[in-house]
Amino acid sequence: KSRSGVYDWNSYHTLEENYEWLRTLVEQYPDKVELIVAGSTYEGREILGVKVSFKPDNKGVFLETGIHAREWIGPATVTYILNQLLTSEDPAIRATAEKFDWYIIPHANPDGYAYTHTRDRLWRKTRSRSLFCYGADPNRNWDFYWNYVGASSFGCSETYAGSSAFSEIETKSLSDYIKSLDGRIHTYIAFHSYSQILLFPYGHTKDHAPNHDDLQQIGDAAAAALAKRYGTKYKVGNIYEAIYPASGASVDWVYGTRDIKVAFTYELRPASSSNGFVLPANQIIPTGLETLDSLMALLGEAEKL
Ligand code: ING
Ligand code: ZN
Repeated sequence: KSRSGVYDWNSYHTLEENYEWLRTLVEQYPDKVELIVAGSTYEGREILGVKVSFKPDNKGVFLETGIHAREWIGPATVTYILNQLLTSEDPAIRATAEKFDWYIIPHANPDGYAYTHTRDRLWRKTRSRSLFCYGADPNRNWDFYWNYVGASSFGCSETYAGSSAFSEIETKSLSDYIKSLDGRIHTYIAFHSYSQILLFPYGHTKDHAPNHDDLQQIGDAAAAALAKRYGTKYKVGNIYEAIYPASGASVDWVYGTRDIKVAFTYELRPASSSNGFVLPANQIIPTGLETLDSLMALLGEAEKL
């Protein structure tokens, strides 16, 4: 909340503030917004999200963020986009907003996010207990080439894959929720930071995914749309080659096991920095605007598939 007590995008918010805002949306738009509870966390918090739908039988778009606790620009950007889907008067945004069913999870790792507000701003993982340390990397814990590459078996590592695939209640319950939507999700997008890269499967191999060329073309269109507003430059490519080999991520699991053929991960601002996870709050709105531009272009291209 801002000093005037109204929810805004001029500062970063706590988990409670964001959850309270989601609940007010359901009250404000009862026929368009419903709450999603995609399970609960190790420490007993809810994984809360919303489904936004303007009419029945739309194709589904899934937006996931906050899986890494310290990447605060993710939840801020996705709540910004959610607000625009509901309130924008731009005809192009309105048309796209109303053409899809939106499944939005702003905090895939609520315990971690709460911990970054109270104890350690740079915490990445969940808060479950392993032998010597806390937390597994929830973006290495999904059951597709689990712990195969770019992940660690050491509980104290930042990329600890967990004791088994879906060992974390957060990824287990979110994946069960996604499974319950089988056949309804056309496009899945995860938001991380930072590096300004738009990534698509696979992360476990440099071999190209079946529709690699389509995904590259969609990604290029999305990056071009993003650059238009402020000149922000994104690189586009498959995870393995464009950032680093890494397996067990959510986007590879939805692509590899749920037959979702359009799956992307945004690595949001900044491009580089010594403290890139701590993006100044005055960049939330610019990041929201350019990312919304990009998402509109991405969906426009993905629809043609
Ligand atoms: N980057 C992502 C990570 O989980 C990534 C990169 C994206 C890997 C998609 C695999 C799949 O390491 C950050 N900053 O978290
Ligand atoms: Zn991340």
